[in-house]
Order: sequence, then C-alpha cells, then structure tokens
Amino acid sequence: AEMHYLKDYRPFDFELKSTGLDVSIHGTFVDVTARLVMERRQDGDVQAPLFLHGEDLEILGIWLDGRLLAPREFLQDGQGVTFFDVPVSFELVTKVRIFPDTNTALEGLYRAGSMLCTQCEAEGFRKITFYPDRPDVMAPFHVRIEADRSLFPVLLSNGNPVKNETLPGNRHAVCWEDPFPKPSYLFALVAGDLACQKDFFRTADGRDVQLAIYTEHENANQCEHAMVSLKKAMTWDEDVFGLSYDLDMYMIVATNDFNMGAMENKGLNIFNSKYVLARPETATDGDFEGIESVIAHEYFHNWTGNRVTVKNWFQLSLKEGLTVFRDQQFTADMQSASVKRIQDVRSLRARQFPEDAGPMAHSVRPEAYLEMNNFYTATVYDKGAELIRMIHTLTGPENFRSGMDLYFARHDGKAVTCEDFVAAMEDASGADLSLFRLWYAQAGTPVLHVTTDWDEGKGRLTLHLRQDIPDTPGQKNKKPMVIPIRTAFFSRSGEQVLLDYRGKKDKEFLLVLRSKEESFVFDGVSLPVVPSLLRGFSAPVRLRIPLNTEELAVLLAWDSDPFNRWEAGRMLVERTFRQLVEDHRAGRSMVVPEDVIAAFQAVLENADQDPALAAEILNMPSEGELYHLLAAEKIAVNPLMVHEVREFFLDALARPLKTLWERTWYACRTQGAYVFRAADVSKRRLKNLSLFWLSRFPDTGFGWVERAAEEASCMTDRMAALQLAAHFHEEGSRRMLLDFEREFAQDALVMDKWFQVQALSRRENTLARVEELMGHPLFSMKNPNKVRALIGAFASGNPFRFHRKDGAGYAFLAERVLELDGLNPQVGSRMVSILNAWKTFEEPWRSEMKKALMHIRKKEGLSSDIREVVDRALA
Ligand code: B3K
Ligand code: ZN
Repeated sequence: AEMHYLKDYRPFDFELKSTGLDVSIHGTFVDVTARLVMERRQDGDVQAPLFLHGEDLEILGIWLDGRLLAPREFLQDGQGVTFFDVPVSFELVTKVRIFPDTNTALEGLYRAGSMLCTQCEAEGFRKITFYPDRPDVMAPFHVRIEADRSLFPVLLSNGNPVKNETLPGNRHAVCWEDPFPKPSYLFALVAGDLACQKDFFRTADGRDVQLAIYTEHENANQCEHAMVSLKKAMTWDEDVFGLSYDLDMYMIVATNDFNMGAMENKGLNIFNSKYVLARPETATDGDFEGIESVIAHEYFHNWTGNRVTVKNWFQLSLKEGLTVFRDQQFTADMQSASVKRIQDVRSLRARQFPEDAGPMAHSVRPEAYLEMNNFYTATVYDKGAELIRMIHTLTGPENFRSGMDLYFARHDGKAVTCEDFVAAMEDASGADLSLFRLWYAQAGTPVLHVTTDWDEGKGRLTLHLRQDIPDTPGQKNKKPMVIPIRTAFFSRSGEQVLLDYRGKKDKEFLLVLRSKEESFVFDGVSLPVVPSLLRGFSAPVRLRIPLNTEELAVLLAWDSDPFNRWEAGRMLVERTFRQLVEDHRAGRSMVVPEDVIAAFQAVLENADQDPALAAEILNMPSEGELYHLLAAEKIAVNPLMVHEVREFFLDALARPLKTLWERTWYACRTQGAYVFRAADVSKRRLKNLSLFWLSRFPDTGFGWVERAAEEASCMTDRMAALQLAAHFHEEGSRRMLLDFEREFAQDALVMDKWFQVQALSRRENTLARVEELMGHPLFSMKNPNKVRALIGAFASGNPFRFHRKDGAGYAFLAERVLELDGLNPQVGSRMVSILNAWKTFEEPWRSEMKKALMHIRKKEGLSSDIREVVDRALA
C-alpha cells in the first residue's frame, strides 16, 4: 500500500456504463464473473491505460470484447491489473476465484457462521473482483447469485429481485437489479439459511415498501425493536427533511462477525447483530438506544451517502458527519434531547479531543492516508457532525432545510465533495461561510479563552474572547476559525436576564467570533451576572472561563439550557479535581470544599424534576476522562495518582449523600413489565446510578449490589448489578458470574457482556483473568465483538488495571495486536490506537507504552492498517 493524497485526485479516464456480476458459490471457493461495459471519456487522458483494482484474486480468465486475453496482454501486481491498449468503448469480462472461508479480515466476501456476506467500504470490493474500486465510479448493477439450495436458500443483493432459477444438482440462482447507479463500496451480497421478519412501510406519496430483517433462525424473535426503529426513522426523514425511500424493498441482515456497527449498502444493510437483536431479557436500555440510532443512521445514509455519495475518500465526512448529525437529531426527537446532547459531547471529548491532540490528528477532510480504514474516526464522524451543527446554528433551521433541498436538487445521483455541501448551504441561506470552511481543513481543537469586565457605573459588561488553535502534526500557525457562541446571562438568584447587545434587547445571543480576539459589549447590566457561554455546546472547542464555585452553582441549579447545567457540574468537578491533584502533589492533605458538595446535593434533592438530567450530572468523570483533562493542561498522567485522587473525591461526595442515595434508589424502582420508553429509561438510569454510589460504602456496599441483583427483572438492572459485583472479591460475586454464564452460554451477545464486565473489573488480578478468559470456549480472536468485549474493554475501559506500572498491560496488548495483524488488521488497528496517548503519561508508563509500540513495529510485513498508526505514534 502507498500514501494517497487529496492533492493528487484525478477523475477516472473511463466511464463505467454498467456492471454485471455472476457469483457462483461452491464448497470452498466462489467464482466471480464481472462484465464491465466501459467507454473512454473524451475529456480524460485518451492515452491512459486502464487500471482495475484487485487483491488476492486468482484469475480464471479475462476477455476483451469476447476475446480471451493472453497473460502478456495485461500486467498484474499486488494492487490490481493494467491494460495498456483498450478501444474507445469495450466490454471487459473477468473471471476470478476467491476463498471466503479463509478471509479472517472480514473485508470483501467472507464467511460468518453459516452465511456468506460482504463488507466493501472502503476498499473491499477489490477483494471480490477486478474493478475501478473508487467512489466516483458509479454504475447500475445486475447481479446473479448461484448456490446450493439447501445450504443457501436465501440469496440477496442490492435492489429488486428480478428472477429465480432452479438448476440441476440441487442448485438455484437469483438475479437482482439495482437501478440506482452506485459506487462499488455500496455493493452487498448475502447467502445463507436465514429467517426473515417482514413488514411494510407506506411512504408519504403512498408507495408500499417491503421491509425485511434477516437473521439466523434462533434469533428470529428478536427483531421487533429494530423493525419499529426502522419505521420511525423512515417517518422522521419524511417529516423533517422531506426524504422518502426509493426502492421497493429495504433489507437488513444481522451477522455475528462484523468489524464495526453496520453498513449502509444500497437497499441491503448489513448489521452487526449487536445493533439488531434485542428483547428485554437480554438487552439493556443502552442496547435498545444503540439499535434505534444505528438503524436510523444507516437508513439516513440512503440519501446522505448513497443517492449523493463521495467523490473520493478524503470527503468521507460529507456523508458521515452529515449522517451522524441527522441521527443525533433523530434520537433527540425520539428520546431526551438534553441527555443525547450531553452523551454526545462527553464522547466527543473522550474520543475526538484526544485524537485531535495526538499523533493521528487530522482535519475533518483529511489530506492523506495510507490505509483508508484508519480514517473512520471520531474526527471524521463526530467532529464532522459538529461542523454540520454549527452550520445549522449559523444559518438557522429553515435555511438549513433549504440548503439540504438545494444540495439534493444539485447533486442527486452524483459523487461530490464537502465543498459542494457548504456551497449549497451558502447559496440557499445567503450566509457567508467562506471563513467557516477552515473547519474542514484545520485539525486541532481550538481553545476559547473568555474574560469578563463589568463596569458597574455604566452598567456595561464586556466579554473578551480569544482563540488559540494548537499545532498538530504537519499543521502549524493556523488561522482563526469561525466560532458560534450561544450566550445568555443569569442573575445571582438564577433569573435569566434581559440585556442590550448592539441596541437589541434579548435573553440569548448568538455571538460569532471570527478573528483571533474580539470583545462583545452588553449594556443594561446593573447587577452582577453569570455568563452562560457556548450553550448546547455550540462549537467543538475547549472553553476556558474563570467562574468561581458560587457562579457555577448558579448555573448548575438554574441555567435554562440543560446542557449548560450539566457543563457547570463538570466544570465544578474538574476544578475540584485539579485542586486535589495539586494538594496531592504538594503533599498537602486533600479537602473537597463544602460548597461543592452542597451544589451536587441540591441536584440530587431535586432529581425528580428531571431524573434523566440529574443522572447525567451526578455521573462523575471516569479515570480515562480525567487523564484527558490533565493531558489537555499539559500535566503528565500518573494513573495511580488519578485513581487515588478520584477515589478520594468520590468518597467525599458519597458520604454526606448516603441517605439521599438510598431514598433515590427506592423512589426509582419501577413496577410492571419492562418497556423501552424515555420515562422508564431515566428512572432506571438514576436507580442504577444510586446503586453505584451505594456500592462504594465498605460495609454495606456488596449487600446493596446483591439485593439489586436479586430483584432485577430486566437486563438493564441485571447488568448494572453484575458490573458492580465484578469489582468485589466476595464469594457472592463469583457465584453471580457463574450463574450468569450458565444461563446465557447460548447467547453470543449476552456473553459479550459477561466477558466485558470481567474485563472492566477493578480487582487487581484482572489482567490475569482476561488472559484466562481468552481460553474460554466461547472466546475467539476471530470475532470482533469478542475482541472488543474482552481486550478492548480492558485496554480502553479499565485504565486503572490496564496502565500497570510494570507495563504488563501494554505487553499483553502488544501481543494481541500482533495476533490481530495476521487475522484482522482493521480491528488490530483500533486496538493499537489505545497506545497513541503514550506521550501524555509520566514515567515509567510512558516508556513502557513506547516499548510496546516499538515491539509491534519490529514485526516484518506489518499490515498497512497497524503500520500507519504505529509509525505516526512513534514519529
Ligand atoms: N459506512 C460504514 C462504515 C464503514 C467502515 C469501513 N471500515 C458505516 C457507517 O458509518 O454507517
Ligand atoms: Zn455512517
């Protein structure tokens, strides 16, 4: 593999008129015949040879306009095949053999249990056949699939089924036609013995669409929630964006072996079964939420991604940022909007901010990649969604909708760029987004410094704003960005006050910072006010504003923006934590101030006003989140110290609230059958948060956990108790885990949870237990869900036990990465990225992490996925 650069982009010299595929499935191999009708583009290079991508393909024959080519008439290498002499228009037929059973990378065509399925994005289609495997080459597909009827009664591909054939030798074939021209990355094929749940959806203009969810037979009864979610998403997209589904059929296939969450192949989504299967006895509220949002995300791609696709992979955020924004808005409408926003920002800070500050930092529209799969990142997805959100804020909802309409009117059926999207928004809204475009090009998280000046005599308040954008690898001395800042002010007693800004009285203002420094002046400020800035997290920046405890307590209690209430709580915790860290380092005794405790106590006392928000506010930052906090302030991370200080803080906060937490636990018990609905979800969340706090008391803690486990009647409550139990050494803990294992040994998704809670255990022998669990009969390095549940959870979700001073955690991870390098480089690359933050740690952790990275780099023939990450981490 070689580096790809955005600046080198060139259109393809040929036009692909149509693609015909004939896929013949046999015992241990599959033969693929591709029929490509092509024409040389007159506006292209008329001398250019024809290059088709193709990897790991065994050539059975190549025909040009019906003539079998001799081997010297083309040139094959590891990347593909080149033809030096092709006519202006021609038909090229290739026949290749591939081996899905040995494909452990789960890219291209592979075996998943008894079924065969595909994953083509980003560049997997070239492992199926020779093809111009690039997103700007689009064609209508005609696919014929042939297989044994007993082993593979169900044969699926994109579009509409047009023909069935019965063949000799118990074989059969099905033909599919997808009339919408599409790039190869949206191709899909599934063959298997699958159960099918059917339903239908009537579109706004009265067409009936067949909906079908395919699963293994034993899971057929677990699709209801996914089906309901799909119909909700279809309705929402019609209501909010005026977008209806376009084919006669919408199919979803659930598979246990999948590298990520799901894939939006045209008309035939393929899903990790984790995001399809659910019932109350086996799925948690989190699972139900995840399914609803991933089903919606893949469905929304039908317009943002499929109908309008990307010109090249540098434009990935065109479809991913936009589709994440759309699924966020959907979830906000279906569930609690404030909780959704809080959780999204929390994950942005936990995953994207560190990425933006680390060795893999890249802009939302990256400039270069070695392995495209490494750029399906929090930056492209989640920061990309924040960019769309800022455009939404800057233009306003009506203009944003007009911009979307214009975008589809201009680009339907085409492969376009992020620039095309911004231009449509600009043209439809009249807003000037010229400076805004920098967000797509500049990496790094801007730091926004705010100071206030109050002239009591004049009744004038001035906000001084300044932005700093940190240097990132390959990018220095950046230009100021456009930062939309939703702003309001509160009196000391919590009223939102009316102020004058540029002659206009209002309660909320949209300030837009466009230069390095700027001051904003407000009049009519006769009493002291507390500013509430960046409301709803209106820009993906780090806000630095010196507010004291009293001011933060005002916002925490009274801010009319729920997000900023939560944010005030965070600021309070973070300030307290930093103070404790200083005390700890200076050898002073640590004290958590009374007024900090009182502020959180007030939240808990009033929890019934908004239990969901209270649960978010009282859910304290994890150790991992605190690492990021220190790293952002250039304080080297000492995992032992963070652990000790955080435990001290939690204890100090827990003690005075004990009876309140007990009362809350009782108050949140729900009666009756499990229903996945917002009101119940937030009660369960607050109840299980109470349990977390109660479990911390040394004498009574485990008793609470056992009792909660006994009366748990849904998986949400069971998991909450089991996860806490897994930290304890009590015999009861061992028994709970054993009983759980026995009860669910048949259910792969539930067993993932069982592996995960043990990987997350705070017991000091957790590393040894994780190693032991790798030998469990249900564990497999070949199954990505299992790898994530055990190894991923341990290395990224259990920092205290992973970041061992002796480096044993790192050595363990390095061995797993090397193992994955040979099996599944995409998953391996995700795992090795956990070490990217090595420079932010104190010694000896820092050197031990580096050692693990160097050990991995030594391996010869390292996959490009893992090599790219390791090289950049060590650069
Ligand atoms: N587009 C896919 C992700 C493909 C990842 C390839 N390594 C899922 C999604 O974002 O909807
Ligand atoms: Zn997506």
